[in-house]
Amino acid sequence: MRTAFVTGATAGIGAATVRTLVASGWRCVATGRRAERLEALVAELGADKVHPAVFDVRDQAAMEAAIAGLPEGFRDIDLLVNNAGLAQGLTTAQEADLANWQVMIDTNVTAMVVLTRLLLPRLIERKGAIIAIGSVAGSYIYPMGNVYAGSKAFANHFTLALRADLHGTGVRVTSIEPGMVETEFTLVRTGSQQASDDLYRGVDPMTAEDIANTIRWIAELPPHLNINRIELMPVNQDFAGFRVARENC
Ligand code: NDP
Ligand code: 8X3
Repeated sequence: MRTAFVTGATAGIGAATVRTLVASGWRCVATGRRAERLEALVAELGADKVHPAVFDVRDQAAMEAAIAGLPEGFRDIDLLVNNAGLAQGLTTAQEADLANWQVMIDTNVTAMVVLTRLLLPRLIERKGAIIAIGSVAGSYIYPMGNVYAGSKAFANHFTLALRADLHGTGVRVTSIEPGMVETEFTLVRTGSQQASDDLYRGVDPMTAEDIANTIRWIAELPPHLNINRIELMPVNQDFAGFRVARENC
């Protein structure tokens, strides 16, 4: 039985990924800060299938302790899903709160880098795989994306850079870059249920299960096959974005 280490498993894409992988025969280390949600996953899927690891990804010591404390059966990591992340504050750069920017950099950039480095020896030993959830925001610029977009450009590129460094190790590396997925992401980003509902209204956005199924498909491909990057959007979203500002008219 293969083992996955899934960050951000208390909600959205991460929770759906744990459910999907377990249904396909995997064990999962499920991580996040909200312990009660991880316990609910364990109750739903079984303690032999899910190990809850409660920590803040911005706390390196807590991350190291969680890895050191993995029980028998969950230590041999075959797949790292770098998923935990967020956008906090939907404002222009000139109005942004620096504290929100720091949270996004610490969570989307620093934590991903640290966790990846800590798990790389195990992943190399197992000829495992790394799948990171970047974003279309890392490739296409939109207003008020600012630091979130920058952090996801980093995520997209760091993941591709890992692929280059891991050349010859047998470790597979994939950057998944989604557009709009209906999760708690937009609630966190806007701070308002109404604003979140407004963003999704009429779009028919992707679901967390759409992304989880993509992760499972990639993870279960034959070992000689690497998907480098994959970009997904709902049909009703596209990447047209050029604007001009006109003076005196
Ligand atoms: P959710 O808000 O539903 O889930 C985010 C997850 O990240 C939660 O499990 C949360 O756990 C975890 N997380 C956030 N901060 C921390 C932290 N400091 N320590 C530990 N865990 C943390 O959002 P999504 O499922 O949509 O987002 C998952 C990933 O997908 C993110 O990286 C996001 O950028 C990316 N993405 C999302 C898109 C979308 O439209 N939804 C589109 C493209 C990419 P907890 O709060 O319990 O700690
Ligand atoms: C967020 C992607 O398209 O919802 O990562 O802004 S989008």
